[in-house]
Amino acid sequence: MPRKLNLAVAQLGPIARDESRESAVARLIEMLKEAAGRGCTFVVFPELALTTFFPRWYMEDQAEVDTWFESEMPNAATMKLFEAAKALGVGFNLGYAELTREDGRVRRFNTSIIVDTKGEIVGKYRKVHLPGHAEYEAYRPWQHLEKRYFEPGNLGFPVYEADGAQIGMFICNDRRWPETWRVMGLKGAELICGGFNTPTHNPPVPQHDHLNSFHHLLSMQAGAYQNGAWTAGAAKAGMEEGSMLLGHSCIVAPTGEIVALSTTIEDEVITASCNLDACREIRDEIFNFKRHRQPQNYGLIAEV
Ligand code: ING
Repeated sequence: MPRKLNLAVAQLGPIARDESRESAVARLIEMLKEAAGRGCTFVVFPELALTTFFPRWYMEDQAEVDTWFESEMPNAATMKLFEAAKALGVGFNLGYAELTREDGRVRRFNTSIIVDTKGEIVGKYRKVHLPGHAEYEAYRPWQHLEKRYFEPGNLGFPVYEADGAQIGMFICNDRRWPETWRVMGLKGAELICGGFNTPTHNPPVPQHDHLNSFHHLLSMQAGAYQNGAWTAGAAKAGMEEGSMLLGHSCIVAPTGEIVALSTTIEDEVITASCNLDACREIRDEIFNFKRHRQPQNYGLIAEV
C-alpha cells in the first residue's frame, strides 16, 4: 500500500504593510480549511507569512524592526491557526520572523516550523542563506535587507518525522543552493518544503528578471530530482507595497516533474497526492548515495 501524503501549498497574495497579524492569520485559516476540504493533511505556508516582506525597507530603530518579529510561537495572533489546524487534523509548515534569547543575547532569525496533525511543533528551521545586503543601497527601488535584520540560521538543515513522513525545510533563497537539498537528501527527507518572497525585479541583475520563474522552478525541480524527494514551495505573491513578487507556488515529484503550479498571484491553494514511496525509485536506482557517491572528491564544497 503506497504511503500517500495529501499535500497542499497555500500561496498568499500581498500582505499590506499595515495589515494586522490577525488579518493574515485569518487568510491562512481560510486556505487551511480549503486544503482540509480537499482531504489534505499537511499545508505549506509562505516565508514570513504573518507580515509584509519588511526587509524591503531600511530601518535604524531596532524597536521598529522588532515589531515585525514574533517572540513566542504560538502566540495570541497565531493560536487560532494552531487550533484550527488541530481541529481539522492538518499539519503545516509556517514561516515567520523569530526573535529569541539564546546564549545570553537576543537573536533574530528568518524561521519556519513544522506542526503535526496534533498541533504540536515538531521541528524548526532557521534560514541559512540570507540574500541581499546589510546597508542602505540608494540605487534600489526597494531594499533587500535580510542581512541587516536576520542572523544566518544556526540549526543546520534538519529533517523531522511528522505523521509518518520525513520532512525537511528550506526558506526562499536556500532553494537556489544545491547544498541545501543534498544535506536533507542525505538525511532521508521525503518532502522538502518552504516558502518564498521573490521580487520579480532583482536590482543588481535586472537582465535576469525575465528568467525569474525559470530560476525558481529550475531550483525546485533540480532539488527534487537530484535527491529523490518531493519538493513544495509556497509563494507570497503579487504587488506588495510596490514590489511585484513571483507566484508559481509549486509541488514537484521526485522525478522533477511539476505536479501542481499556482496560476494566480493571490491567495490560492494547490494540492497533490504525493506517493512518498516514489522517492525510492530515484534513491535506489539513479541517486543511490551509498553505491554511487564519491565524497572523497567533494571536500571543496564544504570548505570555508
Ligand atoms: N528572496 C529572493 C530569493 O532568493 C532573490 C532573493 C530574488 C535572489 C531574485 C535572486 C533572484 O528568491 C528571498 N527572500 O530570499
